[in-house]
Amino acid sequence: MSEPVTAYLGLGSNLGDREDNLDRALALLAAKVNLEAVSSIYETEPVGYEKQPLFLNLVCRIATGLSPGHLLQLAKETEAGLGRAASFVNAPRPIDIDILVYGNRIIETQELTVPHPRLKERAFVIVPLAEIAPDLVVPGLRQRISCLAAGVEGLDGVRKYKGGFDVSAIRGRAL
Ligand code: PH2
Ligand code: MG
Ligand code: MG
Repeated sequence: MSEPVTAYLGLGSNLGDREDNLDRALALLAAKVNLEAVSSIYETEPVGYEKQPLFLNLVCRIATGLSPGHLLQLAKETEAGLGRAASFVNAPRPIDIDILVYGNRIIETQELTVPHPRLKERAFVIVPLAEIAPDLVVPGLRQRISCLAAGVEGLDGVRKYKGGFDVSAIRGRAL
């Protein structure tokens, strides 16, 4: 492990007990990385494949010495631990964990594209991200997140569902 890097993850759930899925995913992540901040939960309309249930989405900030590849592995393991099976693109899922940003790195490998390629147009990512990182300038994008948030206002039927998680409680449970 090397110097900790600040990264942002996007979590989404639209199957089963969505809130519990987010909560359990955060606890599993917090056992392996330093969970620093979690946005409110937003209820959002499905983007892409539309005939599926509404999502709950949130964004969190972590600090980790894990490489991007190992962080992706952790995300996949956590998804599998919550019962996500391989399916079609944009299919309903108990949990999806995407690496949105990894420090100032721009990564384009077969497995991983970071920053997330559709981050900018996705209100279900930008709105929660603006809550915990308004001043962040994502590598490759020129505007601050708060600015991008103004541009996606009203898209994806994003509405606040519930106030933020108690980060210290989640970390406590992860031990
Ligand atoms: N994730 C997708 C596709 N569409 N729509 C919403 N509202 N929230 C998501 O997390 C989401 C989506 C692919 O991962
Ligand atoms: Mg996704
Ligand atoms: Mg994903």
